[in-house]
Amino acid sequence: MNRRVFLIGGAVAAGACGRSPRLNVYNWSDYIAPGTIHGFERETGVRVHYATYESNQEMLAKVMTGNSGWDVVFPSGDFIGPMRDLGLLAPIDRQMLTNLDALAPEFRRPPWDPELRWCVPYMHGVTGVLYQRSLRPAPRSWADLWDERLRGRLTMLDDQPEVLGACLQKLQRSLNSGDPGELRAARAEALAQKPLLRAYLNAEVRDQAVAGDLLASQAWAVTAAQAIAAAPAKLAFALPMEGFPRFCDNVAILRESRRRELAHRWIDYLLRPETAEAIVAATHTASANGAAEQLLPPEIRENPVLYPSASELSRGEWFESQPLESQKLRDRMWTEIKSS
Ligand code: N2P
Repeated sequence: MNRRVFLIGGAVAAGACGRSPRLNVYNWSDYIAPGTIHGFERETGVRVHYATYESNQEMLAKVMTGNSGWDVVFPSGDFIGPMRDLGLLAPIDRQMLTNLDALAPEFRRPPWDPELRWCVPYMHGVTGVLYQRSLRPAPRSWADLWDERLRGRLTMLDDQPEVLGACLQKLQRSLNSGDPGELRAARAEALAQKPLLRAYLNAEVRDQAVAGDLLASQAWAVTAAQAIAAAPAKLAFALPMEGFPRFCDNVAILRESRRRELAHRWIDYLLRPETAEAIVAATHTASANGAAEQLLPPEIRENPVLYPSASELSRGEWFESQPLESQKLRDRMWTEIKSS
């Protein structure tokens, strides 16, 4: 039996027997500090079962049944609306959150949930190109990732909106396009690039880039910052000329959760500036917590991979939820690309 399934099974069984309260938290990898869980457990007497995922799609596949055993998940902004509409999310009770003021102004009324009724912004970032400094000329655009010299040492993210988004931006189109003709052209780009790819990879990119196995990768800033911290002389990160995605991952409570009060306590604990600061310092992420940002050491606060300048960010484009029809078309195309 896979370890994750085992953990959930155990959590559900323990809940049924009425042992010490526990909270089941399912998060992206590298999104908490080593002491985060322990601090919460010590303070509250609650046991936390914690496991990680590598994409929204992986998380969604698990919680879709409404009977997954998880209480808290971290969907990206473009997944909040669809998950709410599928009845998967429980409303946030703002009265139970004492630390909401810590959010940076930009994340107090995010477009995907302006009243913070369904989620609280957690981490944000950009997607760009992580590459070996030895690669000359250095990649500067998405189009540079269709280059024969990268054959076998190139990766793209294992993520439908990211890959179709990069292909659309390469074609000077919006990464959120739902236009069937534009999407067909994007699919053709992805299919043309596939023979050059080593794999579609997410967090694993970090170790492979540090080891020097990869020349260039489509990567989240978080992953890139961790890789660069491990090999600063070898690796660098570029925000593509054609434009690039911005994302924000949010903490949300599942409707199936029977521990909503505990879940709110967990969220309020994550919102504490000290908790958020410790997480960012340990993981090299960019927090939606403005108060934590003030506490960060300069090498993180001034890291341009995590916190690009306002003028650079103005070239970025937020992911948006897709209408059902284009969502289905995109999913079908992604299946074709992956299986081609
Ligand atoms: C890093 C998590 C990146 C999240 N493991 C991208 N939404």
